[in-house]
Amino acid sequence: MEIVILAVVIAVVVIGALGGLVVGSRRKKRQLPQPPPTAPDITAPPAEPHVGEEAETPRDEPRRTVEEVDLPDGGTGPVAVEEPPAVEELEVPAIEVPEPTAGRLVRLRARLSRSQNALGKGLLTLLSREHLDEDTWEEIEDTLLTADVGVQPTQELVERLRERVKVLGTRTPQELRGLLREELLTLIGPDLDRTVRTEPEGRKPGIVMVVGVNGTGKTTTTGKLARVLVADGNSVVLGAADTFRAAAADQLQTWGERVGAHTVRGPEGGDPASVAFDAVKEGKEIGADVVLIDTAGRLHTKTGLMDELGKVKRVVEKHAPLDEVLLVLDATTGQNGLVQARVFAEVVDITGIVLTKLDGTAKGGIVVAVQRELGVPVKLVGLGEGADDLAPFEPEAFVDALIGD
Ligand SMILES: Nc1nc2c(ncn2[C@@H]2O[C@H](COP(=O)(O)OP(=O)(O)O)[C@@H](O)[C@H]2O)c(=O)[nH]1
Ligand SMILES: [Mg+2]
Repeated sequence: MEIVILAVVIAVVVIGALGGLVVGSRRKKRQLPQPPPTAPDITAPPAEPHVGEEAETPRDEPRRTVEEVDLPDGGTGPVAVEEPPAVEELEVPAIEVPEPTAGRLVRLRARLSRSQNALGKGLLTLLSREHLDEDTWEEIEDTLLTADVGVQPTQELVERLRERVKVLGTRTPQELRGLLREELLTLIGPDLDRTVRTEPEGRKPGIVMVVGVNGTGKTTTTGKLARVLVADGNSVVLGAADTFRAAAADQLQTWGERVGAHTVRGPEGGDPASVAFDAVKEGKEIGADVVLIDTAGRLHTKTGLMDELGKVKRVVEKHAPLDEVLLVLDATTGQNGLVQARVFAEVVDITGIVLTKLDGTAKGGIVVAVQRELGVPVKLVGLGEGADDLAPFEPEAFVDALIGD
């Protein structure tokens, strides 16, 4: 009896040991070809961004796979020895490498699908009708107005289309598309200078101030713009001149840290102008290429706005003139956005418009309306909440996205 039990115990031990060996060798085989978990992960482009991202901890730590975490206990060979300690890996702040800016609008064109369906496809369908009677022209007009193109530009466009369709006689879909493309482009202004001016002649740094109503996307845009500039080889200093809430400065700083840009901030409730001043001062001292100043938009009265933004501007200009004042407008707010635009334009000299949230609206026509309203070009468009979802505005790519291929 005892012998039997002993035999069973021995058998169990032997089987267990064999099993361990098998697992062990399998593990080893799996681990050996692993590259050391260092640089490649850190420099890889950021994963596809997600909604609500900037409200959370930045995804700036390299992801550790199961295998990497496994290594120290399982590794017996040189691979395990070479691996840097996990602690060190966490302490080094991972700098992200933003995507190149060229062709971003083309990459993000699918995000314009709402505007495409409402505006581009709608217009093409209407123009393709066999009889272009008054009712149809009225529908075309309504389509444009609904997409926020604005009354005056809509009338101009319809007039041009009527003329050209008459001349055309028979219409192939291809001809119609070409015609619509040309006329929309004319409306948007293919020749306007849309460069964000960050390289003043004969001095450094370029100074950019970002203004707009709360919630339009100023801080997000400032952060995204820092990435664009870094991607293009610039060094950037951020100024958190929205001192109303500490969280606003934190939000900006988080964006900055992801690309290695320092954020100058002041005490909560402190003077926005002095933060802006200090940011430019630091930019000068360290020889930065660009200083981006994020401002507060919580001001509800025009006098309050004038006082605060006017002062920021004046104080910064003790260093040097502002090179660019970007007004951030939320494309989903439509006509309301135009009212805001008017107020800001009275307070500061807007030099460029950033239209955010074009991914969430069918009202892509606002591009036309807001340019008309301010006489200033749309320079950048926001097409999502992700870190690299800010694109230089290219009229041709935009129109192509609207009317499809
Ligand atoms: N869908 C979408 N959301 C955006 C875009 N730009 C900004 N947002 C979101 O708008 C919200 C307000 O942005 P924030 O930068 O804090 O606005 P601020 O108050 O003007 O500084 C945030 O949730 C952003 O993620 C965009 O282009 N598309
Ligand atoms: Mg903000």
